[in-house]
Amino acid sequence: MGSAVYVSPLFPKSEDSYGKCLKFKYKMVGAGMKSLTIYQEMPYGFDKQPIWTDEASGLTRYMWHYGQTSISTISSFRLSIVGELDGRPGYLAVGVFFMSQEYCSPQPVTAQKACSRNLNSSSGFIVSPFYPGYYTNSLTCTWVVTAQENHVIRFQFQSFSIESHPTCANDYVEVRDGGSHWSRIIGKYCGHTFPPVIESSSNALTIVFSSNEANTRTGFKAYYHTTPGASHLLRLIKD
Ligand SMILES: [Ca+2]
Repeated sequence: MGSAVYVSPLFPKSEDSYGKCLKFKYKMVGAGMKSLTIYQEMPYGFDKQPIWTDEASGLTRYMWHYGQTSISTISSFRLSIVGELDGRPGYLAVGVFFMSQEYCSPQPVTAQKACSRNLNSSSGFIVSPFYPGYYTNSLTCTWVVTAQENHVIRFQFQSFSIESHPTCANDYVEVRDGGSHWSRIIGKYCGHTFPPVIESSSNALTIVFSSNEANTRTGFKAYYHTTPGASHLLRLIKD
């Protein structure tokens, strides 16, 4: 594993909500599995957020690929670039960084899956991409929170601003009671009204964030923690 850090020299304290588009070239060479991920660190006490990722396996040509991703510039930030090889010979290279004053869609399109994560810690934050900057268009992110057995997950929004729509047909946060896209839907939320506190009935909760092709807001920040659930108590009694 190797990494590099890029500290924003041009935008030490930009106060607008506008994003920048980071454009670069990269190479992924070698026979094994290779991945390259760009993380953005924000000074808000969150984990660093993966904002772009690509992976490749098998022999690849020695040619440069083009990559781009939006980055939030609401305050100072730091980017780290982490490359991983599976042990077989190969190398990763990143070059030609360039920033332009705009939001941009991820390239390649699969790079947006960087926002999806499986979370196994007993508590943590989930934030929409680029929070507290504006999220970008055409995103789909899925977070699956898994607690230890007989625990449930409590999930609470602490900040919430999603493009409004009467049926949340444009942008939305969807919460499902279980570990998959097919689990029972607890709620689909948009607008500026805080959704209620949510508690899962089992040890998994799925959160999906989706944005359409126009109009963005600052998105959401949510806190979750796991706690011994009712099923645990019932089992104690039964036993
Ligand atoms: Ca939208």
